[in-house]
Amino acid sequence: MNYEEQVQRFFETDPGFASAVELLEKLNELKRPRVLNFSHHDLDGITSAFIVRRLLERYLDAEVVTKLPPYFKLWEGALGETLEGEGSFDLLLLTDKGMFGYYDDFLKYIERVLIIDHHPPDGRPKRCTVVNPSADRSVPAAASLVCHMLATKLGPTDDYDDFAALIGCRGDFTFDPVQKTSVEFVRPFIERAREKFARAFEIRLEHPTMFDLVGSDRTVLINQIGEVLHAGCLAHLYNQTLGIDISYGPELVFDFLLEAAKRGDQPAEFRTIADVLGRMLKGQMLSRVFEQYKSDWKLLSKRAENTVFLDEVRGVGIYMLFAEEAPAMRVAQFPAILPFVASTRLDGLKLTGGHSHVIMIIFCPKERGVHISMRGGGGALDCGAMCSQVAGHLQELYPEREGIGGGGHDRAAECIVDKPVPMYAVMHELLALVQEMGRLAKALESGEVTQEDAERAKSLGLDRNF
Ligand SMILES: [Mn+2]
Repeated sequence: MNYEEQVQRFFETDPGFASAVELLEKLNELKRPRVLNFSHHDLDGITSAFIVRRLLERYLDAEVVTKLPPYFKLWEGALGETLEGEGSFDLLLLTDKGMFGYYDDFLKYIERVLIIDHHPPDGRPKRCTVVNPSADRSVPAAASLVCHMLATKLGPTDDYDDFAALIGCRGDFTFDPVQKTSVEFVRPFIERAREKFARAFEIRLEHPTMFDLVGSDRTVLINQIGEVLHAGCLAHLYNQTLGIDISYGPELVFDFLLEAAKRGDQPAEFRTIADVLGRMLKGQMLSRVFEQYKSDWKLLSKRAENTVFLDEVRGVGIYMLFAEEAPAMRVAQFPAILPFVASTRLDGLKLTGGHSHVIMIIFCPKERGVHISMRGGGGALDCGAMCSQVAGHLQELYPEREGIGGGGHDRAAECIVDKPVPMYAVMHELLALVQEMGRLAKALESGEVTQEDAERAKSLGLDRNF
């Protein structure tokens, strides 16, 4: 199945996708509609915003206001504040911002709400229009590609749309151009991109990037671009270190992409990172930020050597890294650099430990409290379920505290516990969870499982394949 066929099939089989197309067709009856787009502040979210911005301008002649706030879910308060400053809109478009039941409440403010996402749902908005291939069963994908599919259905896309979706898919680890692997949903698109942007896929014996997680002595340009832009998202955190004045990294990256498209840079012609960044101010700024990022990466690589083996559960080695972020990243509310550094150790630990997979728990004290990231697990252990369990327990222990939350994907998830919940309490919950998982797995193997254990195992996803 080629990409165009996949888009057509998605249109015919996914009612959400069909209603999204219909919604935009109807919106086309309005003269110069106003659209408010909130998108995630990571690479997938920024490229999603880039694709929908250009689609809406092209297809609807819309006026689009793009917001990339530094948190994942959109809260009603934040929406209200934005609306006070920005006036009224015909459409609220949420891209790569998760699925929560209360997103329905936003219809109070804006007549139409369209959600384009790929995360496993935390809730079910009933009255919004929702496109999410992962809504009913886990289908790894990227929001930028879902946006690109919508753009494809509604008219011709161009090289910039394609290149942006490629970067978004890279950012969310849906394909590996060095190992030549990809998740099923993005495969037809990646195959098409490989032909179109052959140079960006050429293997080079250069320094591996944050995306080169296996046998790392080579990389490709698309990984290098992804890494530079990922670093760019952190630009404002380096203001002091570098003596620069960037108001917000994700906007720098977003504007950089828009400018490159306006200038008419040819993505298929890019040979080096220098070609991509060019000589304009934003590109040069990204280049400086990247130099600092590389030096932080080096520092954290040293720290990431000290992992502790906790247990092996269902063939998965569970390791913990207790370490701080790079100094400028201690204020970051999201996984900045350390979790990515730690991920590069998964493959080595798997080999040396003789596990079938490895899961890495990164326990990182930050300014606001403790930030736990989990990576890996190979599909046998579920990072998202583990993070949400830790958060759930701590919420029960500290019901009066608001800054406790956790969840995410199968192979990458986060849990954040704000001060003043003590660090030792978070560590205690985490270790108790690992211990319990070991016990449950043994019980499942022996077949002697109490009703209660069976339920606990289910909530942790431990019952899979048993
Ligand atoms: Mn995403």
